Amino acid sequence: IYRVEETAPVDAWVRVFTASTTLLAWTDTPESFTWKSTENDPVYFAVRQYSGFGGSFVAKAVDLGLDDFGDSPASATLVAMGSTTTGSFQFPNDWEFVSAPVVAGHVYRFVESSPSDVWVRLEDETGTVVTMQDTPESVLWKADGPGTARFGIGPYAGFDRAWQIELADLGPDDHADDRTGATPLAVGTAANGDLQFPGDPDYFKFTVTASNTYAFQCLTTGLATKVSVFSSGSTTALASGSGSAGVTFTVPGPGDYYLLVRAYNSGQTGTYTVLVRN
Ligand SMILES: [Ca+2]
Ligand SMILES: [Ca+2]
Ligand SMILES: [Ca+2]
Ligand SMILES: [Ca+2]
Repeated sequence: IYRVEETAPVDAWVRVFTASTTLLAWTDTPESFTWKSTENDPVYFAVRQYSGFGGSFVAKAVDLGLDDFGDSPASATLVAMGSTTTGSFQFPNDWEFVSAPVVAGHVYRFVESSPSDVWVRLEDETGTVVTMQDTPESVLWKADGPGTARFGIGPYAGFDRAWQIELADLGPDDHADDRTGATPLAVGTAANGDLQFPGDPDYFKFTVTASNTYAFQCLTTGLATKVSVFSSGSTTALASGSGSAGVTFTVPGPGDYYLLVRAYNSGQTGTYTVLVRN
């Protein structure tokens, strides 16, 4: 990374060229330019007075060293899950990427925690971009398979400022996202759960031996939920409603039934308690 600058009071242009006279960069205000070179050959810079002539100039080129982190997912630095990584945006649009191992079914948190205003970008273990966002500068996400995820940040504007990436493994999703693996729930017994990432569906299962009427409720603090009940053979809900109010439904006969808990606003997360009563 290099900076070229003109530091005398004279108003001047600064321009940077390759050996083949391709213009890499130019600037009038400020009279400096910082960039990351992809050239192996010498580059050239030129200073020209903004208007008129007769002014004295002071120009210099400074080697600021190497970029501390790669600019693309392919050049990500491998770090430990659970680690905190710090670095610096050293030139305009200096993207930084780290990668870390993930396992299937675990929920992860990726946060940029410095005062810098940044973009955050997450690529999952398959290389699919999960999100590229400015606000919030944090992501909660569940990995579907084992592999390596890539976490990127880029400056929203400007450069020459520090950043900090924190990665955390929050453990497995507590309840399955589909009927396979649904958590058994005994009638009359409460169970606890956590909507751990945006859109986290949590499934429970209960088994009945005869037609009967039940009530299903989901209690929370400061989190609106919706609940649905399904028979094992149908994707059409027997009943749906607000978790706090609960739903009452009659099962048509013996068999397994499924209870689904979701956040009312899919972006919200939080803990809950569910109960099915006869
Ligand atoms: Ca970089
Ligand atoms: Ca950097
Ligand atoms: Ca969950
Ligand atoms: Ca779940």
